[in-house]
Amino acid sequence: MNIQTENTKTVGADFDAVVIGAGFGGLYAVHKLRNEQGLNVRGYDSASDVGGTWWWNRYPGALSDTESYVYRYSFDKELLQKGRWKTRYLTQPEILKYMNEVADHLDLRRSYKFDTKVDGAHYNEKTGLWNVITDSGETVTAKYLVTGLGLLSATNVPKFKGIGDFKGRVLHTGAWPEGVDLSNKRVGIIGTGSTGVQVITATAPVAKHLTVFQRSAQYVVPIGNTPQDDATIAEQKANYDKIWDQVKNSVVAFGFEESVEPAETTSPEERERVFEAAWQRGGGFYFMFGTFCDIATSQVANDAAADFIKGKIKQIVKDPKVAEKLTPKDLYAKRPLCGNNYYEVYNRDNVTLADVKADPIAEFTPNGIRLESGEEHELDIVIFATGFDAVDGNYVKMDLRGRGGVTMRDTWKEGPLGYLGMMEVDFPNFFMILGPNGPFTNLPPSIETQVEWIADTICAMEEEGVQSVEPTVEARDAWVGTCREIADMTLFPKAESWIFGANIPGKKNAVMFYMAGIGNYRNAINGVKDDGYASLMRN
Ligand code: N01
Repeated sequence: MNIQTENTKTVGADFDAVVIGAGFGGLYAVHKLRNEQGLNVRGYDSASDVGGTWWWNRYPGALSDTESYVYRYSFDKELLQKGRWKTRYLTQPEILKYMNEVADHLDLRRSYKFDTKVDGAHYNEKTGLWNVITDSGETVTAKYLVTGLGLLSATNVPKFKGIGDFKGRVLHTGAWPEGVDLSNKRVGIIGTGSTGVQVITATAPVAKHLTVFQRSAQYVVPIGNTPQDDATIAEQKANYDKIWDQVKNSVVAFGFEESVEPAETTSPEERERVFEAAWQRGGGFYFMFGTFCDIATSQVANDAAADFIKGKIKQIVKDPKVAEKLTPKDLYAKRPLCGNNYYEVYNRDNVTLADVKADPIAEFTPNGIRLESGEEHELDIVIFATGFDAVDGNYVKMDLRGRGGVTMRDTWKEGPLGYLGMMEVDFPNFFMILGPNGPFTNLPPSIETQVEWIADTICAMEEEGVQSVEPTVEARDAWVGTCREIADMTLFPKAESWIFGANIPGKKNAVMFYMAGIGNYRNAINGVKDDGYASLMRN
């Protein structure tokens, strides 16, 4: 390993770069900037150790729904050779263990202050430095500010009447404490997104009784989490370069070849055969993107996929009234979900489904939750699987101020913007990992792509003696326009989900992703670099 001098190169600054976050993004940024470029870097995380999302989301059943061999860093071949994943998907403890191994291997922890939240960061035009303010009272200065705040980490905790009167425990999946025992408890779960599906299937077998409070019924396909044998793993290791080449040039970066066959022009019998094979294989993104190429863009194809899943719900769920409640009424255009025998859960005697769209939650009572109809569910623990103020949530919560004191909150008051998913106008030397209008994919490959671009940009600045970079308004607006155009070619804007900010009351509906795939995204950002950063203002 090539750890160079720890002395700050930037005259008058405490550090060359501050990196916020110790998840996949932050850790890699510290490695690239400190270990490879010899910059003096300070990292912060409000958690007590590395892991980011996987430090916080310790709820029962938490796992990645990307296959194990592509839910990691592609650069890290040494740990890859030592790695042994037991199943097709990694559980939260396994991912956290991997991230700890990476942090040890690359000696990253010593650059971090943990249990320290960054409250704000202000750009000082006179010094050309960022003043980074933490909740420990410490303020430090740095030339570069790199944020790995997490795409899905600002928890959404809906406000319910009477919640303070509830005598039981209330937990959010995204801030899960150690040592929670759900066995033999009356558990209520609010929310049936990716998280809800995982925590519901894990809780049902252990709880005394589980009540699921479902607002929107969801399309859920099997995950297909099978054990991985040594031969499969050896093959994955041997073909690693080829696998990653495919991933980085694909659309969703999940490790499978996206289909090029349109469902629209495929016979109903053949569609049925392909959907059934995908159902048996497992995987949410595979079902949406690996079966046919037009499920996310053609209403006909979308209806075909939706009808197939609706048919499965009818077959699996024994009580027709419950099956009806579980059947989605909207199109199949949210982030695709998969689970471990999800619909089967509702055949269990100890599980009740409350349809809170038809009969909304009126209030929490001392003993549980009362619906508007008066029906009361007695509970010991209520789990909020209610998701996140996604993408821009953490940025607008933080006191971020760029040139002339302009705040990010103001810049994004009509919805988040962002250039290449990484930069913003009036925020010089400010680099977001998974900022707004970045790619919609399996996240580690996109994170890696962005961190490498950020590190290359910083490296070029240091070599050329550039003091500051930021995008022009024209470049930023053109990028946001491109993202809107691409999104409008898909069906995703027609479904209400966090992808367009629809899950947070009062949040403006805005485009938040570049939906043309990681391959096209990489070409676009590498084009900016190859063009000598012509779309950036450089001083
Ligand atoms: O959050 P969500 P999530 N009353 O917003 C409901 C990633 N992830 O944490 O649909 C009642 O999807 C809400 O209802 P509705 C992944 O990218 C990945 O589950 O808005 N219900 C919905 O059912 C995922 O997409 C993995 O009507 C309320 C649920 O809460 C993203 O994180 C695992 C409510 C929220 O679903 C977010 O998933 C887990 C209210 N007031 C998560 N407010 C992997 O596998 C909200 N809801 C890697």
